[in-house]
Amino acid sequence: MKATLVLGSMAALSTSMLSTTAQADTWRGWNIHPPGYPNTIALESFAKEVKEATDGRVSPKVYNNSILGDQTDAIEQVRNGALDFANFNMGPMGPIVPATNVVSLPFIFKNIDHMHRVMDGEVGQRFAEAMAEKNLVALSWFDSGARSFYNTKHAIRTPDDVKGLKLRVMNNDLYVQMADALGGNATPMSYSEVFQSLKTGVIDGAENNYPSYESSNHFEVAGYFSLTQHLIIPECLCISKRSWNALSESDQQAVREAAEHASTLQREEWTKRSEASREKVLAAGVSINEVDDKAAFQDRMTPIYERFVEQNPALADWVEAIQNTP
Ligand code: BDP
Repeated sequence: MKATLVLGSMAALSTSMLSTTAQADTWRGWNIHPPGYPNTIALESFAKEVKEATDGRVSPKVYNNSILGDQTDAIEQVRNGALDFANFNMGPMGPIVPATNVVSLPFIFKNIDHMHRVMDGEVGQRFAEAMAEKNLVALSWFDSGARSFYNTKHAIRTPDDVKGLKLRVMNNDLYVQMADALGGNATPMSYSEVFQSLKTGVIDGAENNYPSYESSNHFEVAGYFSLTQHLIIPECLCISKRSWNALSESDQQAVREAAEHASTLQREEWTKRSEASREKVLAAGVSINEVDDKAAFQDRMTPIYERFVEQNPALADWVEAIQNTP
């Protein structure tokens, strides 16, 4: 009698253990940034909230510093379900979801608030739909500030100062066109290779926002940071469609809410970190210069816009929608 009871309860225990194992879905999340970076803080808070709100049915884990591969690979992995979620920059998204290339047109956004208004409105919705067709469920948008050029040689004040510089760009042909239009030589390269390439002179410079320039330590080897602010590229918090479809409707709702909270948190952290990073690189002796005549840089981009609209006629109204967003 006693033995049966024990056996019975052991059976019950192992069934409940089994069912928890079967139900708990451990999500793997890709992150390019180090601990403490605004995006990392937001992803970690997202993971925690999802776990709590789904009573542990979904248990996300964030892998930092791109240890799961570079960004282009990671986008593919989220698409095919090998990874469950990630924070991606919309730059390297362009070759995979062409509609999102609109945000990679230099100077398309007037400023960061304008980018937020666009992404939080109808255009952002259209991007999410285009991404969904490629199995990426974009749940919220992160901030990534404005990107400026930095290099090891001299300050950039006019487009002619870019002439001849070997510049690393993210993986997107529009950035190669952008550097070409300024007379530079662009090399698309993974983020993780940039530091060494700057150090050894394989490249002379790159472009990024303050937090990445600082956290990647590029400021230690490329001491001229010139505020061209030529690209304001939003980022997404994305779930693999496969992982998304495996959720119940109420768990989907919980994940969606957690992603929205993560976006609010990321934007707050972003503002703080941008200022802290600026102060840190200044204290380290970096030379930061304003660019008085941004229009001179912008003018060089006209042929890129013309070619883009010619090659992507269906995206012409997207470009206009952004430009017409107040
Ligand atoms: C950072 C973005 C990251 C990019 C990186 C880069 O947050 O997603 O991969 O720039 O330049 O600002 O590659």
